[in-house]
Parts: sequence; structure tokens; C-alpha cells
Amino acid sequence: MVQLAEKVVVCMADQSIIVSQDLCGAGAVSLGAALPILAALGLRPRVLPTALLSTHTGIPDNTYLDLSGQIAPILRHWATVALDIGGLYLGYLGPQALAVWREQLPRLAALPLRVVDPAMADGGKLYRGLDADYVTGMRNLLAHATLVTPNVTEAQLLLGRKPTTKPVTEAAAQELAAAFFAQFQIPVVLTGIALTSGRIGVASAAQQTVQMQTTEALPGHYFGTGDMFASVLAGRLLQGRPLQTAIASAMDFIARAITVTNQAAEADNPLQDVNFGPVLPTLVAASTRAESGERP
Ligand code: PXL
Repeated sequence: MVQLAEKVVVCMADQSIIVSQDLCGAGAVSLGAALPILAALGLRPRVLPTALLSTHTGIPDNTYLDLSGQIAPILRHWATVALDIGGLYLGYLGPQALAVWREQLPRLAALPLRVVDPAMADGGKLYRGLDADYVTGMRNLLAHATLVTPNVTEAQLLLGRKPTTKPVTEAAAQELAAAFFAQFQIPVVLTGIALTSGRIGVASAAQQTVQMQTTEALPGHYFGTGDMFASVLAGRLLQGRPLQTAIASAMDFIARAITVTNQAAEADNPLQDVNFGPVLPTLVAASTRAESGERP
């Protein structure tokens, strides 16, 4: 029986996923978060880096080498190799890569899982270097996704609303998720919602249903939490978990990672990134337990 369960782990988890976003040499965001997380989940990332940066753009004067010219040739080469891709996950792209993906994503419509995290803004503002055209381009890209994971600012911008920065009620968060689904007709997971109750919420909307999960708000404000969330979520969905289970797993991982980061008193970390490495084993253990029939 044990052997059978272990075999199931291998079969379920041995899946390839195309991951395209930038690589920041310092600051655990984008690929720096996605690759270890997906690997811990037993998945095989097939990586299309969109750009190489010295740090995330929260640090002034970061370097930026655009790599988007490589995306189409790499995809063409991959098409000649039996890669058996099960899904795709796009995160922070940058302007050039966004244009490339607007061409390429429609061609990958056969992939059953296409998660687009429209990583472009937070705290009411677009990230440095991105503008209103980027929002328009992202709106067009979303049409080809099967799941979108904006934070509140990104959802508001994509809906053409004025971004807000204050905590929102659960009802307002659910309305935002429902409005997003109504406009784009794509299931949405609205992440990292600061609620008036003082908790953090994740609202999801698909068809007529809006659901909300909440968790304790932990101290600290970190870069990359949205990337970590989308990575765990995409990985769990590729493992075949139901959406609400995948959301709970992503929320749990982030809470653990922030707790470890806060314990190390990294308040003076100039990159303001999360030290999630120590909690990666919780993803491995949860995969193994869940595949062998236990609850994660
Ligand atoms: O999603 C966070 C992120 C990813 N990549 C780059 C960023 C940021 C946030 O600022 O600048 C390049």
C-alpha cells in the first residue's frame, strides 16, 4: 500500500509547467520564488525568463536586461522536444515580454491550466517603469488565461477603477472579485486583501460563486508575496487540487514564510523580501501526505 501511495506521488507530481517571468538576482521575487516552490511541490518548471534585473524595482537604479527576444525561439525549439507540458504560469513580464506573450499565449490555448498573475502594481500604484499602456496590454492578455490572480490594486486598475489604499470590507472585496469575473469571464483569485476586520483575505470568483478565506494579518510588508502565492496556487492546481484547497495551501505557506522572516528580525533587510527557504519542506511534506490520502 505504501509503495502504491508513493507511486501515486510520482505520477501526480511529475508534471511540467511553463513559467515565464523575470529573474531578479537579489530579492526573492518572480523566478527566484517560483522555481524553488514549484520544485518543492514536485513539479518541473520549464523556464522562459523575461528579463534579468539586479534587484526588484522597489530598489532604485536596478539594472534591466530584456530577454523577451528569446521567448519565441525557445518555444519553437521546445515544440520539437516532447516536453509534455501540463500548464503555464505567467508573472511579472515587463513591457517587451508582455507584447511577446500577447502573441504567444493564444497559441498555447490547448494547455488546460493557464495562470496569469498580472504582477504590475501594489499599494495603489503601478510598479516603477510600468504605465497605463501596460495595464491595457495586460487586460488583453487576460482573455487567454484560465485563472487570474490580481491583488486589489491590480484588479482595480484592470477594471478601470481608481486604485484605493485603505482596507476594504469583506463585502467590498467580494464585490470586486465578482465584478472582475463579470467583466473578464475568467475565474479570479483576488489576493492579499487588507480587510477592515484587520485580517487578510483572499476572494475568489468563478461562475456565480464568490468565496472568501481569511487569515491573521502578520506584521511586515514584503516584496514577492504575490509571486509566492501564485506559485503555490499554480502548483497545487497542477497537482489536481480543488481551487479552495490550493488557495488555503498558498495562504498557509505565506503565513509560515512571513513568520520565519519576522522571527529573524530582518527589519533592516533593504530588499524587503521573504526568507521562504526554511518553510519549503512544508510543501514537500504536504504533497506527500496529501497524495497518500491524508489531508494537507
Ligand atoms: O511581483 C514582484 C516583482 C517582480 N518582479 C519585479 C518587481 C516586482 C515588484 O516590485 O519589481 C521586477
